Amino acid sequence: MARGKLIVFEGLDRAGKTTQCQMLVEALKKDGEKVTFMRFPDRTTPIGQMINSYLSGESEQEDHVIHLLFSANRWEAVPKILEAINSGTTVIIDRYYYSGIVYSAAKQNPSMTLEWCRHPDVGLPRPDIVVFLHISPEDAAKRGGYGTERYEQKAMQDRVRELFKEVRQSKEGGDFNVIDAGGSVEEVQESIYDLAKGLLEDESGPLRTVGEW
Ligand code: FDM
Repeated sequence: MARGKLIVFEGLDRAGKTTQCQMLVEALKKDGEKVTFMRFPDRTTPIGQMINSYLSGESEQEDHVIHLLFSANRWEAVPKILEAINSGTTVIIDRYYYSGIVYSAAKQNPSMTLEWCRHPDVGLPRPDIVVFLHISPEDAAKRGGYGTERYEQKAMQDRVRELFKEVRQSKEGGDFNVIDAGGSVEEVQESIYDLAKGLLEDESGPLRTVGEW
């Protein structure tokens, strides 16, 4: 039996990640593919509840601590991810460690470089592809203001945009497929669907792990 694939969605707020992820899950299921959906942060676990409380502003956490909680929230899901993939189910994830490193590094805490931030995630399952939904600041603005959660402010989003660029230029940058998210929901969906179908038809070697930069 062929293993399942690991597909991650990333991008800035307002790019339409969640909508597109869910549409892809539905489309692939319709085709009879075995697919499961996950998202990070997974706010349902005890660690996820601490993250939720931090993001909503109900509690405070030291910068390094919250960073490590986000990473721990991924590590606690690894057995589930591997089990699905090994049983032939494709896993589609809304945000992964790329968000983990860019949002933390965007805080500009002097000791939290991209490299430092990335370290706790080394060893995680490495996605077969990352679907990066690219949205211009102008198009993002047209989609309305940001929400009320921590990090949903312009200055932070601008830094996140720059840091995502750095990640896309890194050693694992080749995993990224940049999709223009400025089009209609249907147009964007079509490009993503084609990309995913191509991947599912591909023979792939064993699942890789996230390596050191
Ligand atoms: N976020 C998300 C992080 O700061 N670190 C992480 O590891 C992850 C996965 O949490 F602002 C940020 C990104 C976003 C916020 O994400 C919540 P959702 O997708 O809006 O739930």
